[in-house]
Amino acid sequence: MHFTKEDFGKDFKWGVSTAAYQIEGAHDLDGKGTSIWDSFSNKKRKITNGHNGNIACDFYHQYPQDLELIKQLNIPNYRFSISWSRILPNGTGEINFKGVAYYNRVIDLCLELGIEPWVTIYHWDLPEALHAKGGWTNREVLNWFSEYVQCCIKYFGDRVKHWMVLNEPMVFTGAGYFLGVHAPGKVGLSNFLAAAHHAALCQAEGGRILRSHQQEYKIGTTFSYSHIDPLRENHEKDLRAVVKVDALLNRLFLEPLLGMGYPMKDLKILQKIERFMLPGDEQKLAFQMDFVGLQNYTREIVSHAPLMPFVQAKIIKANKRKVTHTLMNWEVYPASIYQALKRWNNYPAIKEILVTENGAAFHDHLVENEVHDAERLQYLQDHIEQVLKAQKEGVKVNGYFVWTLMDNFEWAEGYHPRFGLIHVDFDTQKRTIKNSGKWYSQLLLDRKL
Ligand code: GCO
Repeated sequence: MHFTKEDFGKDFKWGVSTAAYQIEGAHDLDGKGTSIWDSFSNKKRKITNGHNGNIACDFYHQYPQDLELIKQLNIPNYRFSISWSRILPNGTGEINFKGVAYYNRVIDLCLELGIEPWVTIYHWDLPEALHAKGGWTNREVLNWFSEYVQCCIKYFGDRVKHWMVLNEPMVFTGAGYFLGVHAPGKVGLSNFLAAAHHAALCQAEGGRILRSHQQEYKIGTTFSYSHIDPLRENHEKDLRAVVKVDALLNRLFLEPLLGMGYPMKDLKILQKIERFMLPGDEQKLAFQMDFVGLQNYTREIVSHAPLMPFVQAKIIKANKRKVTHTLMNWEVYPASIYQALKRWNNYPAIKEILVTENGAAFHDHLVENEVHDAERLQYLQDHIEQVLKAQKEGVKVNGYFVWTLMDNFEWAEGYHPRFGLIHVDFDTQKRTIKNSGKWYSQLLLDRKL
């Protein structure tokens, strides 16, 4: 290993990330309302192999052992999300106190074990009852979301100090409202732009509500980001394709938050978002976060594609390019995280960056209670090294969270891609720490103790 934890400084936040729908299971227990992911994943042919998150890792029941494992791995920070419909079964109105009690047990046990809870308020599982009223495409979502944020503060805000408002708005609006491959399975430009604008408003509004409640909170929100290169270097049309895809995938939600508005100049089709804007919205889109969460896994290569609607560009997947890739068909390209950090550092309005997700899915083999996941270990090591390189060059990056604690429900791909530091046998719920997990725990071992 070419680095130690100390190289990153005392304040650097090391952690691990999960999301409610991917791990909790207990989809209809103790008064929980249905979410769009419950209904989407239980429809035919939406998820690979017909999988769903009804049971997942059964974290709802297994959390005491799982939090113990986090402690055993020396991981000081745990990022997880709250399921909106577990505490507000209809999205608004009536509170489900059993759901509230469950999150209180999780939070209290984290604190007892010396693990700092980092809460993502929205990680994609909108209450179905709100979807029935249009969900993210209905501007009313601003009121529903504000009420939900206030509930999170009311019931958990005395102990939770670190908050992330949204998880990857580009993915849940793009995959969920344009491509239809994620819940709620809607398609089309209008649905997408409406959902995108309302999500961008909520991301800032969520920040304002948290801030007005407590000055001391550390408030952030997270974004997917992939460095983008042209297929043919110095090819003018490919370079133009890069600019457009970058505006869509990397800048659409970040820049309005930073007070820069939507990147319409570089992607003309985005002008249509103005149809959904009311006077004063431009200002409402902006909020000064304490940190922004970078979620990086790969880079993309794009080429000019005149027949592709809206962007005239296409992404060339890793297997077509015959480069090393993960089970998600994402190129292994550690420099992407460095390039992302360097670029974000140039935005004056970004105060601090935390890597809130990075990780990889590979074929894992459980043999005699061990998983020798050499590729994942190498992946993590190489990416963490790139984070250090950026930090040494002055980038204000101050944290790194692995995606993810344990193998879990990987959305449209079901349980096949395993991203965990811990192996999960989904028939028995048995956990086995992988070699990558052992390596991470060694890295985080406090040598001063
Ligand atoms: C994401 C999600 C995770 C995914 C991970 C791997 O933000 O996309 O937070 O839920 O599982 O990114 O695809």
